[in-house]
Amino acid sequence: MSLPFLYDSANQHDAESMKKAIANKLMYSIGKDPRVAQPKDWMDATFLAVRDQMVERWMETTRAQYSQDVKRVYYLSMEFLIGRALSNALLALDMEDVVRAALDEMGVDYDELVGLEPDAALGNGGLGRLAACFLDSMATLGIPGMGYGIRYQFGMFKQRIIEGRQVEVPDTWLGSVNIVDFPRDEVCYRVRFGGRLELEGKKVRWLDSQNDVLAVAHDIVIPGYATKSTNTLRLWTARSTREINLKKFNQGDYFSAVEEKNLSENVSRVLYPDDSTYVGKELRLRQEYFFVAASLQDIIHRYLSTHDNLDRLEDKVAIHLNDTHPVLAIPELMRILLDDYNYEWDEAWAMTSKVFSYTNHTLMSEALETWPVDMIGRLLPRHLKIIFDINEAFLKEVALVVPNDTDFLRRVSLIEEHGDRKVRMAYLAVVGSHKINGVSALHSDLMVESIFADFARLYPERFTNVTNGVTPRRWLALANPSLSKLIDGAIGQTWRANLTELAELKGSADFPQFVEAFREAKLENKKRLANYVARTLGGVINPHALFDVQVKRIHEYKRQLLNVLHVITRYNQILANPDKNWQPRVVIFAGKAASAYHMAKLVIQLINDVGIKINNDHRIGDKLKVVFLPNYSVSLAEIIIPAADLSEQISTAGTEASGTGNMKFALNGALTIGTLDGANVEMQDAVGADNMFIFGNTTEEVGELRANGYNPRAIYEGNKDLRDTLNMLASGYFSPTEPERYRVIFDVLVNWGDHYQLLADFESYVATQAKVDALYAKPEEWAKRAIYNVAGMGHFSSDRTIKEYADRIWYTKPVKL
Ligand code: 26V
Repeated sequence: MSLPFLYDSANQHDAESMKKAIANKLMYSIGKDPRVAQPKDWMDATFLAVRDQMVERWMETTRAQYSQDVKRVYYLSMEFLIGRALSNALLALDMEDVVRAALDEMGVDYDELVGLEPDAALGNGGLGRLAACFLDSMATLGIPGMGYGIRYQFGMFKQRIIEGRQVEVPDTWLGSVNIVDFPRDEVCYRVRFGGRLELEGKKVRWLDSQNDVLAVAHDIVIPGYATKSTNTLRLWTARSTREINLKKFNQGDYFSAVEEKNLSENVSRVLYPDDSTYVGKELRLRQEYFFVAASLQDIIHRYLSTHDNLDRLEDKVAIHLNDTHPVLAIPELMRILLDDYNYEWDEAWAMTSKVFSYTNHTLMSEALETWPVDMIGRLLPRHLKIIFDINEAFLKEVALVVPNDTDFLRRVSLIEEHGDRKVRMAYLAVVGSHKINGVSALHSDLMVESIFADFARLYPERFTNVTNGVTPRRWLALANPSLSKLIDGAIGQTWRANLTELAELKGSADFPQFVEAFREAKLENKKRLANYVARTLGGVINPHALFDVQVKRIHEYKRQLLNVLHVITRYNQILANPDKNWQPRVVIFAGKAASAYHMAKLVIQLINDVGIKINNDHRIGDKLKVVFLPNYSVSLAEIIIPAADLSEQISTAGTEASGTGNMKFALNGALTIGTLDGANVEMQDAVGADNMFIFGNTTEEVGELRANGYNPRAIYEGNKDLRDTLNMLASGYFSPTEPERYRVIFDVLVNWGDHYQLLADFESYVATQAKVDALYAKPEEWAKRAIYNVAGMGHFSSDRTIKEYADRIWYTKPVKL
């Protein structure tokens, strides 16, 4: 159906019509007189006007997807850290200049306006940001991919630093006017909880559910870069099945009148700000089922709108599980096929396992989800029965392949039997998926050697690797205009959609003029960051100093503490030898700690305390400065990463599944100091060992130490620098008002086994930092290697990652537009 006569095309590509469009939005959608409108109103109006520009492409894409009956990918994720949308949309549409000019004519500053948009921070860290990069790449490649998640009313908490300590403040990203997404009140599904089962022969009925919740869809437009292809991120918000209880309200019992409504709507209230340990919270389980159940109803509904029955579901539907959080989708699809559409078990199971695929993002045992059997039984009795039935069929099959081995059966069972019985969600994901992947070569190898070793023996063909990537649109084109412009001049503009073209920059490293311009671009970014630091913290940092940066979630395995130990050691060395020609350095940290993670929060406080001491020590001057930037976020990353000289990727080998910050830094011309962990290993292959600073024990050596006895105290006693540094911590040098404050850190490292082996890598780390100084003293040489890093990053585009998923896991093709 084509109805062009019904609407005026919103697509207008000149400044004059954009001006009109923005002014119209300001008046008729925001309801503000341009004479009194605040900057925020202009931002909202501009956002709405620009969003209009995407709608026709969006509808055209959707129509093409239907008419070509394409296979769709559904990316189920509890987290999407998409950040700001306006500047990203303008890049995708190539309209920044037009909008800049339009605003300029109305006396509004584009750069200021863009900075007013709050981040959509619906995620904790790497896993959520990866999901956002994937949405960008799917749209750009024309893959019919749709994201499904939760529209948390409060996203990732805002981090304030008060007296050196992290304080969590709610993130009210939605504001008062909804400009973020399209509410779809009519796309609304009931999600059931509780109740009981009734068995009648083979038929099972799930009855008398209680506390049901409605899931209402909200759609966010995901524009592809330089293409009409435009996808959707559909987020669910919880709505009570009942509005307020009028009877109670009229009796004056205002609290209980809304209690029930509030309770059910709590399901989409907050993002769990915890990726350190798995906390078995019932509300979290409700969240997981809530968004999975709504998404599956929606997927089935869409499929049946153009097909007669579900028989060939797997030909048109791929559902991807971003970690185990959406794994209830497996028993949920089984329930739909068995109970609602009367399939036989074997048929239903064959379909289900062809539809699903699963990515594992961490090997840390404390982050592997398990749910108490009785909690699932109470909340989702039908699903618990299906999980037991899956387990029974699975164990029967295993017993044929691995006979007479009850220990093996016990190990692979979906149910952990000792103590309170629990469902092992990762095992359920593996049994119910046709492909399981890790996120870097090293991680995928370790995955099949450790947590899934038994399963790799049963299903070797299911396990594969797809190394992570990042979108070059946001992480180079948007975040780093100065470097992007330089690259455009050297190799043209098409790298944005074909990142391997960056390899052509290798030759440019031999031209002194290019090298000089590269250094200029970096300096500009460093000045931008220095200004930001001055504005937010008040301190002055020297843009000519080496910017040494570690930004990521604060976690013991990421070893921010190792970085601090080096800082203190360097401080002591400078004091001991003040006249040496020290390379000035600014060590920059940012990152949030899970609110219940005491050690991580203590590390934040330590960084701030160390900063106070060093930054105010006149003997040090600008030879060393320590900065903790509060409230790390996607937008802050866009300022920090382009300004970095040195990227700290120093996790204990074998613990960081991939890392994606590592890729963003190298793409922006920072050199990495890092361990052979996660994707650092493949980055080294891509950019060359000479262009990275690799240090520390390998995964194998870490394992050997753990197995054969590791003695951190002996290392402490044998290294004077280390001893001095740790003694300062323990004696309260950095916390004179509370000398015992960091004693526990000393104990963890020296007396309690140093689980992440900081002391084992300390000497090698400090020695490697000295090599960093030496190279930085030769600015042209440094810049050349930085250029090699940029040139080597072509492989780490999320476009490449998504192509691999599409070809090897989802079996999907681009839609033709
Ligand atoms: C666990 C939990 C437990 C319950 C509360 C909420 C929550 C949220 C997340 C997680 C698991 C975190 C896993 C994660 O973010 N992994 C990171 O994934 C990146 C993308 O693959 C990867 O680059 C990082 O190395 C990996 O740490």
